[in-house]
Amino acid sequence: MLRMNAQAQQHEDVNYLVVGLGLTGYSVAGYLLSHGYRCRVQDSRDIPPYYQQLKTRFNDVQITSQALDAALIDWADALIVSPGLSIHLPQIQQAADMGKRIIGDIELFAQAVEKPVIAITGSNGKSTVTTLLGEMIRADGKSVGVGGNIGVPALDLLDEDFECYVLELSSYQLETTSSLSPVAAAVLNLSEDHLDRYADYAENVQAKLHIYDGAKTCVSNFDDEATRHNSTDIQFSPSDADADFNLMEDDGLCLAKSGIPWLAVSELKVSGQHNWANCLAAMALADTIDISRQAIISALKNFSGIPHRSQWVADIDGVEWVNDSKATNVGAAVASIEGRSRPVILIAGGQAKDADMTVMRTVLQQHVKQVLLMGEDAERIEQAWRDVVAIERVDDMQQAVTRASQIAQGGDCVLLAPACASFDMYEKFEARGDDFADCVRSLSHG
Ligand code: UMA
Ligand code: ADP
Repeated sequence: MLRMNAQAQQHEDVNYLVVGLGLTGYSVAGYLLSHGYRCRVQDSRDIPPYYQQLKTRFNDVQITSQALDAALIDWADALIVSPGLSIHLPQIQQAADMGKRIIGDIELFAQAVEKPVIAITGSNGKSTVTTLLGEMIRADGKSVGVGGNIGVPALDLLDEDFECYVLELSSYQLETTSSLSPVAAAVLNLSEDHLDRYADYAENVQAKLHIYDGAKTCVSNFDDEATRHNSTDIQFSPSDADADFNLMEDDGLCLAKSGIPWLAVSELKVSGQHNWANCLAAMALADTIDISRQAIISALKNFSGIPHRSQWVADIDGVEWVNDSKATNVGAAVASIEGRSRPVILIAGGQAKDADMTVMRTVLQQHVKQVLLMGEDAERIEQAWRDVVAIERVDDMQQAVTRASQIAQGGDCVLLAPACASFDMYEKFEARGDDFADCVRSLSHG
């Protein structure tokens, strides 16, 4: 059981309604109930994902698996809304209008945490920078809790007393957070995503920029003006020498701070300009919180990336096969394609989340020989790309991989970088990446 603090004691007077019983809702309900706070749970799904686990731990908990109704809202003083649900839903708006507090799990975490927090957001590269920064801190001999949108709910991290916390935060999580005040915060980059949840792109950007609220040091991307907080920012850039953390020539390209080379990029295990940007961002954040240069360099050298992000799968007859299933939006897919040094056969498609797919036309024209397109939004994507690249429609991953193996020639790269979410065909992006890798491996054994 966690020790109680002044903030936590105030929770005793509050009726909490946990809205959504996915990973986050389960974590929130567990946190509240294990502290003895009043809490009820609601989820619109017939069988909410964590129903059984929560009932097993807390037999008495009241779980409503139907639409959020007026009686529940009446009972509640505060709604803790899962990131998978829009706070613009009419019932949630109605609760807000009635004066109910609308918060998320990160706000509860912020109220409870007593150690420094480093927070990371952006359109792409969040999980990579979050993981790498965690490695840098560990390499310096400090204990660190790493979580948030990356898949470990933030409140679960409080079960252990870490020296600091690194959180990956989505725009959805930031919308319901007001008192995090991180010791360092970064917006890595900004490009279109999740337009199915926002009125427009500007609203999505605004949500992300809230990460800087109360931050001691702000880290932004020199090449992406929209990420900027103010003139005191620490800035990184893989292309501009004026940034605090950048790339410089010193007997080969090096990661550098203020004109001093730290590490040759040839010593990194990750490749591509977007990954160099990620390394520079993690360096900037680690340096800001006084992690030693030696620890930073050691972590950079050892870091081989995370699964499903430009992950090498196989080399078969001179053709390289790469899994970037996590390229779930157009910005990520562009970076992914540009990061390859070979001509690309691209496997793409899925749920486009209302994105403008035409922004990929230039990169397709320059680097891609053939697109194999599948999924729910294939027709709309084909319309956007058809006059700049050869496109063939496929039904599933097996067919995509088989066709790619017939088309690809030695020296090519077959890249899964869908520019779309996977939920039309898979439970999650990891399942899509695993399916791709399995199909490729069966080729090499066939
Ligand atoms: N849902 C319902 N009814 C409900 C509640 C949820 O239908 O009553 C649906 C939602 O519409 C959504 C799905 O359930 O499609 C999942 O929502 P959730 O809130 O239950 O999700 P969690 O399992 O709690 O997972 C969330 C994050 N998911 C989202 O933001 C959609 C996870 O990020 C995160 O790892 C986890 O909390 C822990 O913090 C995933 C993600 O896709 C990886 N994030 C987006 C991204 O990275 O692009 C933002
Ligand atoms: P996120 O957590 O923001 O989704 P990840 O680190 O998981 O980011 O990377 C997801 C995908 O985004 C990668 O597979 C790659 O295609 C792309 N990507 C990674 N870093 C960057 C970057 N700095 N700029 C643009 N795209 C990137």
